[in-house]
Amino acid sequence: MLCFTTAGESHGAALVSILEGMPAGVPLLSSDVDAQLARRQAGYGRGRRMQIESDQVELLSGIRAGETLGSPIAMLIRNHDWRNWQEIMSPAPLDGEETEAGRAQGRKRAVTRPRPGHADLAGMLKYDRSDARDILERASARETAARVAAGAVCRTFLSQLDVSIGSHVVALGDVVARAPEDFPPDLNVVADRSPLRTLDSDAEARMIQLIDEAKRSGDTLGGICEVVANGLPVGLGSHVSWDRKLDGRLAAALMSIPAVKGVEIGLGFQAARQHGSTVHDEIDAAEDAVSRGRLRRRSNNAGGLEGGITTGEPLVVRVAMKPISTLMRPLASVEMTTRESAPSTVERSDVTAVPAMGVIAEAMVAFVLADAMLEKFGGDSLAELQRNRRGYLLYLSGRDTGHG
Ligand code: EPS
Repeated sequence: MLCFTTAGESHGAALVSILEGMPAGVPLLSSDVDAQLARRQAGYGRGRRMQIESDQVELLSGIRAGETLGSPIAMLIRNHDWRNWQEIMSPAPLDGEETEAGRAQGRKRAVTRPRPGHADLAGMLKYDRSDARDILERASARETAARVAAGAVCRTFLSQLDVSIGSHVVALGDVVARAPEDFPPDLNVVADRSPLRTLDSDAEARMIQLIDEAKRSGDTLGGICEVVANGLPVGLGSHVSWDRKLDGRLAAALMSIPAVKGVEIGLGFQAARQHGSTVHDEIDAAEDAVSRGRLRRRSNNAGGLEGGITTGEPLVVRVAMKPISTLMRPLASVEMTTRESAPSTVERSDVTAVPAMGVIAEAMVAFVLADAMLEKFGGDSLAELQRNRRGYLLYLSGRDTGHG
């Protein structure tokens, strides 16, 4: 239904994002995308690169007069840092590079001592590259700006179908945020006010302290974000085949975010440690809960998914990120030109990017949910899709028997 691809190196000229399959008539302004790009750039613990960049999208195609056309949407985000890297990243051969000997000399800023944890080493071996820059430029999480651009379009589309998506940081290193009694109605309004994007101000102070300590000792940190999507109807995704199950599709999309090592839905791993009687969400009739089939759950341990299908309860997904693999106090590695032990290369980087990861996870969830909406309701235009959705809600309301 919906697909997107990205292109671009971290210190190349620009990032490109192409989203195909969006119906016509979705209202979209570049400021909608820019707002999400700005959220991704924020967060305590980021490095100097985020001071150089102020990501802004150029809408190249697929949108006219503030509405999507149904054609591929191409978006460009220029890298401001490109001006400092033009020679190093030049697509054309530099003087002397035409010869084997010239190439063997390498370019400035060549990376030959791969960083444990990054794609450097596996990529060098797989792609037969002597300079890990040929790998790391694309493996860099800079690419996620292009994902957030595609996700911003999906988010705008979803908002037309009454779906909203937010996230917050639930753990940074070993500091765990307390879960709020009640979620704020607009999660991001509250989370975005915190430099850690957390709802627990006590934990926030300890997280800041932990990041400052890690920075002083040349170390890095990971953490966990929780993404919540509200307003989904029962019935997105399917139980019938492995690749149509929405939980699997969400997990795959989220696991593809750089440095993400785990995804939990609802209770997640905790469910495996409890009895069934404390895990499964009991059911009550609720005439007013139309988008849930006039039924309601007493709890939402399933995180809004059963059998790979949305239940109509909020979707709750947690995403775990390992610590950034570029350490200012480098780990042991090998100088690949001599095969001798050497400390790994030190590149400018972040102490942590967990707050940004939440924004990226929102974008990936928005993409998967937009795809599932298109699959369920079809339509070449937003209006057609909304008509189909209204028909489904009418059926769920019990007023439409479905027999003409
Ligand atoms: C990032 C840009 C990068 C890093 C970070 C994410 O910029 P630079 O490499 O120029 O400092 O800040 O990348 C990584 C953490 C990584 O491991 O590659 C961004 O735009 O998010």
